[in-house]
Amino acid sequence: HLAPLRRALLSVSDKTGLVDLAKALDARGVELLSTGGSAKTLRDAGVPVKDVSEVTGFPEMMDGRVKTLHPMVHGGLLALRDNDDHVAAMFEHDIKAIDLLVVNLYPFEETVAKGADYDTCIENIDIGGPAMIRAAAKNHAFVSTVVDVEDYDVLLAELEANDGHTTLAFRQRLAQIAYARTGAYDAAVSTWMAEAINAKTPRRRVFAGTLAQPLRYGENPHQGAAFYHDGSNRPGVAMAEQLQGKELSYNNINDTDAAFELVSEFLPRNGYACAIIKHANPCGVATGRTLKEAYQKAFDCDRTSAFGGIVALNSTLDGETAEAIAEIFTEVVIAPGVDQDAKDVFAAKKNLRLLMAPGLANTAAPGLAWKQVSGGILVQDRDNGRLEMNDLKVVTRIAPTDDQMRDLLFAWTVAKHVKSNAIVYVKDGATVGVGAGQMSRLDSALIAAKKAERMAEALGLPEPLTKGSAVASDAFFPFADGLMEAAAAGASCVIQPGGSMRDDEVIKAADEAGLAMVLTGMRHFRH
Ligand code: 93A
Repeated sequence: HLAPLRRALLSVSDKTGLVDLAKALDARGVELLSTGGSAKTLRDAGVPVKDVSEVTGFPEMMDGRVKTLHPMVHGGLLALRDNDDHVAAMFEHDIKAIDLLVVNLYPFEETVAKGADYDTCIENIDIGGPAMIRAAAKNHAFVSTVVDVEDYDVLLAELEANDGHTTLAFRQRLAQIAYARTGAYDAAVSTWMAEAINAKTPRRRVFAGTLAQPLRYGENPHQGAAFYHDGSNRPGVAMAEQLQGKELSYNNINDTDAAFELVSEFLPRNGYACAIIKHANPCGVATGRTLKEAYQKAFDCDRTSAFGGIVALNSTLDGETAEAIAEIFTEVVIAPGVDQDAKDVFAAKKNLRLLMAPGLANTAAPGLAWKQVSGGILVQDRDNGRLEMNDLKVVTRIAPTDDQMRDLLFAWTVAKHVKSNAIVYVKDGATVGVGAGQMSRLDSALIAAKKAERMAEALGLPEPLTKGSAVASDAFFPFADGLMEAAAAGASCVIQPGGSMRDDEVIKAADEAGLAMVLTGMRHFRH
């Protein structure tokens, strides 16, 4: 099962570590072949190398589109060394075996991420590289395939440990990684094309990610887990830089995503905003004249649940806000910026994970969301639905005031990020009661009101903040009872999609209770 290493082909776009690897291979007496740019890098560093064009007898041509696509290369990668016919063919055509392939591909994903134009992206689709990788990986019985710079040292350690050979188990592992790479690469090309040509759902779809971070465990300690990046480079938890704190867990990443997507709904030019998340649901969301005020108001919605929560902010985190956050145990804080004062405040909290995202998430951007079911994957457009004031239709005798309209829209935006059935009470730009994830809408309304009562007691308020609040329901009220519960909790205005068979009954009940109600015509289920 051991295979010797006599001849290697090195063809890499990212030249990092190339010279050191080549020198180490050369020192082991391995003959080196290489393509144009890679060969030049090696020659400049004084490493002996043979050009692939010398092997193929063809120059690299058509802007490099055709350089390694040749039987002298692919025969050398694919030939079974223990098959008489293959060996005879090699002898007849003077094809020499290639025992190691080191390739990293044209930087397609990076080119897309930089916002390059269509033709530049097309030119960065590597053809020869993946062809060689797939060939070498198929022939892992004899050939080692390295596609990541991180694996150069791993390869050298393997050679060191096995007297210049590689083991079959090692080559199999490399082959598995190689196919993951070519699979992810083509997935990135397809995903980019789908967006470039504005393909409609359902699209023929591929899924692939690149391992970003192995995780200690999944949702529970007995579940293995890892975090993969999808190559889209969207601002958010995947692209955020961790400035301090313990390693992120699976649940941290999930909750941080929920928090940041929610807070990103509120653009800084419209004011400061904060969202606090527990178990993927918001337990407080607020706007404020300062960031600290936004945090404080969000915290006051449900102080009990905020303990051990994830805090997301829509503006650069400052020192006074950091101090307020640091007063209780917080798992993760994420913001599009962190100033030095805030860094200093958190420096003492070694365990607190502080993340800086490269800007707010674009919640209006198109994209796909997927979800696993047994034996399949459900795909849908992500919920990027947004409403403006003039999308709302007043259906009651009383119309909401401008202030109420603002709170209604705020409640509606928060409800979009709450697991269904979602009922959200809002007052003065802050949630004051959130009912999430109940099987009945009535129960969500009750729970949210109950929480508001409990907070009023804790804060020593004369009455719950739901009195005079705006309430949002993520889907229509099938009956008037849920609406009546909201009215009983003190809501003065309502936002909901409408569209129930009993809309008339619900509108009549709203009128009788003296509520103002607007319909959105849009639903925000979230399961
Ligand atoms: O344009 S290609 O698809 N055609 C090829 O035949 C080919 N062979 C290797 N791109 C090809 N490559 C890629 O060139 C490799 O995957 C690698 O990314 C790059 C290395 O080129 P150079 O050594 O000239 O910098």
